[in-house]
Amino acid sequence: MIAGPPVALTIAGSDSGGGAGLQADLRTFTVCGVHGCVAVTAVTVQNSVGVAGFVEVPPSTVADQIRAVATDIGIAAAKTGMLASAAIISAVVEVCDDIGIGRSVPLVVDPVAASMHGDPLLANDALTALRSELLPRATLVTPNLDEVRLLVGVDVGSHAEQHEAARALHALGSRWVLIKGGHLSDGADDELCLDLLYDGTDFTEFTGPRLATPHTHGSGDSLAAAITSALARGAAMPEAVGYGKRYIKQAIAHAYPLGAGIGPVSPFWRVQPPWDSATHQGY
Ligand code: PXL
Repeated sequence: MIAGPPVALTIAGSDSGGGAGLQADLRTFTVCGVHGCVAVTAVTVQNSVGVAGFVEVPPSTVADQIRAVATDIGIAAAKTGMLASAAIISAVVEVCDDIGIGRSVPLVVDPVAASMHGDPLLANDALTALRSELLPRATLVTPNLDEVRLLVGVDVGSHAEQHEAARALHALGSRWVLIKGGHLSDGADDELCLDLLYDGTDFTEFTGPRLATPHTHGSGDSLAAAITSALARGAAMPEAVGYGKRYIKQAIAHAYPLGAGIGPVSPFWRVQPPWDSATHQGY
């Protein structure tokens, strides 16, 4: 019998457009060599131009999915994406404590609050639960600058403030924090994108060129999922983040248009490229 691949679990919402959410996570897990399991938290109704609405999965059903997977299949690493409500966060925290997610099993928390179009994906009163219940269990938290503002109230406008925000966020209890610089510009470094990893002692900077594409839907999810994949395969945190950064750089470089709005980042560069109808070849 062939030994199976490592297993990762995503606790996330469904994106009907297939660009972000659990669909992005599962695609990323697959091309990063990991079997993906899912606990669905919410079903969004969305396409490339925005989120029209969503329904939440009952918190007990979210917890039951996690327990079903953990007790039979076993999980080497887990990640959270859209969690929708305080009740879902509390249910996730309770079952994670029961089965060791966040202790023996690394837990990557992508603190998703809104879509790229600004549509809310997390209830306002759920921020407190995210901050006080989930972050103390996180192995890594991966906010963008908007999420940093929501979580610690720091409006990051410079690399010095990015360091300050990393310290404030680390104080909320996550073992590691990764502050994604995204659109941060700081004079001479304008063309560079700087993500800052901090473990309470050391800062590690991950820099890369800013890639010019409007199609970045699912980029945060895919980065966190690639990091989770590397952790599931046994990498230490700085190596896992380096792996994730290399993955997402290519995924953004190969992002494609879809619908009238924001297209998704692409996992295809790691596998068979899509069919090119102009040349009748894979490109
Ligand atoms: O990219 C964040 C995200 C996560 N999860 C779901 C989403 C989105 C963004 O739209 O729809 C379900």
